[in-house]
This record gives sequence, structure tokens and C-alpha cells, in this order.
Amino acid sequence: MGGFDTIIRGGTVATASDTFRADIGIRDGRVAALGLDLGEAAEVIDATGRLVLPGGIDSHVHFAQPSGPGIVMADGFETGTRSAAAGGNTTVLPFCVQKRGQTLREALKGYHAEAAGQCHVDVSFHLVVADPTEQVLGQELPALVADGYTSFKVFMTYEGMALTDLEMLRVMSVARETGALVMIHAENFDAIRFLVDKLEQEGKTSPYYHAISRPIPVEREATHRAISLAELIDVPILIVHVSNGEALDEIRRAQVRGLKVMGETCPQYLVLTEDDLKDLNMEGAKLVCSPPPRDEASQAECWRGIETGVFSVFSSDHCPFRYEDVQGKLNPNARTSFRWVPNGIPGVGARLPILFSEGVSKGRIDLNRFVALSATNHAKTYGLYPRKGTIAIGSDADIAIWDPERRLTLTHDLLQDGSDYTPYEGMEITGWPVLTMVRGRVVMRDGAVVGPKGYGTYLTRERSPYAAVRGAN
Ligand code: DUC
Ligand code: ZN
Ligand code: ZN
Repeated sequence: MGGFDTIIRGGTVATASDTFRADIGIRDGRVAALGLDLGEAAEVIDATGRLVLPGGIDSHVHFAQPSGPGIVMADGFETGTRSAAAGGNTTVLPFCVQKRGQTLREALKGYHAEAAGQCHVDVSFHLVVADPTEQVLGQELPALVADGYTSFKVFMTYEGMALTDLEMLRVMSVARETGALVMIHAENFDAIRFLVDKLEQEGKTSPYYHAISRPIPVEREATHRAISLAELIDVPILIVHVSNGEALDEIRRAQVRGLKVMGETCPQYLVLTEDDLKDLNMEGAKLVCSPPPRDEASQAECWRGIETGVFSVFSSDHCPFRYEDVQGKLNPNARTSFRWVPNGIPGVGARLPILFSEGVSKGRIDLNRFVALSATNHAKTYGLYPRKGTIAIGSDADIAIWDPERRLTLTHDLLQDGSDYTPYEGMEITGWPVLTMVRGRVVMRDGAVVGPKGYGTYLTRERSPYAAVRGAN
């Protein structure tokens, strides 16, 4: 006992399973003791009246992603991870997107170069497989899974990204053989293309029609098809950014049938609606994302998915573009049709305060489910547990201290990202992260991200126990 670098004293600790009064002794970046009367340390952090939680893990963010001619994403790794730290996160999982004709290794080289020396919190990449050539499927993917890139996303929509069912089956087969987890963007490409053309022909081109071009059946059908394809291969999958009860019910039914199908939802599906995109000017572009926000009934359904555990992870899908910017939402083409509005909204900094305030403070979920949804399940799902995602002896001292009583109005400046707006401007929030610690070092205190940038490190990951085929665990 004793000889700690840091003690966090006087707080209430919560994990995904328990809530208890304890001090935390930290040594060499790891949790070394949990208890009372831990003695002295070089640094003592007073957490009296505060909650001491595992640092958030946001397993779905996009930074520095090439986004089409003339379009620039608002966050690289510095500002993206700064906002993550400001919002109580200690690890983020951005995507490394393969372009057609590119190898995965080439893509990774670019993303690693972007991230090197820039990050405030720890990072690890998912791969996006957009060109599943024989070489990618037979050699690159298996080698990369062995190297710790143990999850990949596939798209069922978007020009240049959408895989055919045959390609999806091939990627799923590689996942089954290698123990990787497949994440799926489930929307029907042909249905969207048809509806976009139709709406444009009718002169319905404002940002609001983005939502109308991708209605619930588009997502429900693709979710059902993705689950069916995974069932054929007998491989676990995770459906990302689920926006409504019909897609949720596809996942729930699969789970009831014993399939390993996981689901993720995001803040935009809890607190925004498609009506928020309605605006005679271009303001609706601020909320253009896919799938789009739906209606209040869908919000209630997404809460049902959270409360019943059908959704195991809650992520931001942070995909930021500046609004007042010709390289962002207001690029010249965007004024001619919603088709050209870059797709995605910022959220990495706002994710946890929204879930805490709307979930815990309003009594929809308890603190332990909050921890599970915001950190522990992400670590378990993506091969980072128990190093990350919990407060336990030997785990990295990745900790967020929360003031559960802090009330504030959400404004963009609190979030410290590279965008020029937040879709959640003006939300009344109860509960706020006041300190973020990564591997024993304070990276955010009272809203100030204290750096240095580059402290955040790259994490290679184990295979997810949840990606093991049925019967294996
Ligand atoms: N899918 C994402 O995961 N993020 C942003 C846009 C999209 O289609
Ligand atoms: Zn997606
Ligand atoms: Zn995304």
C-alpha cells in the first residue's frame, strides 16, 4: 500500500455493475488500489460530491476523413480528441476508410500519419472495407486482424462504398475465420438513389428532403438483410447508428432467436427529429446525417432499445463539417440539392452529457447502465477490456469525474471541436464531466484541455469476445 502517484479521494465510484464509495490509488498510469484511507500521494484529487466513472469510450467517430471533392472534415485528430477529452472521453475509435483501388495498408499509413503526435486521448482504428478484392480478403484483412485491427465496417449504401450482398458475404466470411467483428451501415442504396432522384425531379431539394429520401423502410430492410446474411455465415455483427423502432425490432428478434447481433444508437436519435431539418434557409443542413433523425415515437423506441439492453453501445457518430464554410455544409452545390450536403454531424463532446442528462438525471437509466453504454460495453465489444472501460485493479487509470448536479445550457464553445456549431445548441443539461484522466494523467480539468497533444497513444486491440462465433463462448 502507499506510494501512489495520484489518489482520487472522496468520490462515489461507479462501474457497469456497482456503485460504491472508494478512493482510487493510481500508480504508473494504472489503478493500483480501491479502498478507503489509502494514505498520501504526490497528487490528491478531491472528488467529494462527485461521481468517479470509467472514462468514456466513443467507438464510432470520424476524424480527418477525405469526404469528396472540395469538402473538408471539420476535425482532424487534434481537435477531435480535444473535444472527446472535454466531454469526458478517454478513448475513441475512428474509422480508417479504404478507397477503391487502395490497399488497406495504404489507407492505414495515411490515417496513422494524421494521428501521430496529435491526440489528447487514446485512439484505435476500425477499418472500412470498400474494395474487398481477393488480395484484401485473402491476405490483408487476416494479417491486419492479427495486427490488432479487429473490427471493420461495411456500407450498404453510398457511391464508391456500398458492397453488394456477395461482397458482404465474403467480408463476413473473413470475419468468421479471423474472429473480427463486422459493423454494418444498414441502408438500402438503390432505394435511396431512387428516392433522391424522384425528390429532385419534384424540386424538393432543401436539406429537409435528405430525411425524406431515407425513410425508415430503407433502414429496416437493410438491417433485416444484413442480419440474414450474417445468419447464413453464422457470424456476429453490430448494426451501427440505429435510428428507429423498426430496425431495433429486427435486431431484437435476431437476439431472441439466439443470433449474435448487436446494436448501437446515438444522441441524434434520442433528441433530434426530422422536423428539425425543416428550414427555409439552409440551417437544416446542420442536421444532415444518415440515417436521419426520425420522430418522437422513434426517439421513444430508441430509449426502449437502451433501457432493455438491445442496444449495447451508445456512440456519437461524430462526423463533423463546418456550417458556414464552402468546404462544409454550405458548399456551393449544397444549395442546389440536399444530395450535396456533406453527411454527418458533430457529437463526440456532447454524447456523454446528453446521455447522462436525458438518461440518468431524468431517471430513464441508472448510473451503471450509463457506464456500460458509454464505456464498458465499448471496451468489451472491441477487444479493449479490461485494460479499458472499467475501474478495476490493473486497468488503465482512464477516469472521468462528473458533477452530477451541474446544470448548464449546451453551447458549441463548451465542446471545443473544429466545427462551428453543435446540433444540440441550447439543450438544458444536468450533469457534466469536470475532469478527464487518461492513463493517470489529467488531460481535462474544469473544461480546460491541458494537453500536451500527442499524449494520446494508439491502441492495438484483442479480438472481441463478442465476435466469437456462437457456441465458442
Ligand atoms: N455513416 C456514418 O457512420 N457516419 C457518417 C455518415 C454515415 O453514413
Ligand atoms: Zn454509417
Ligand atoms: Zn459514422
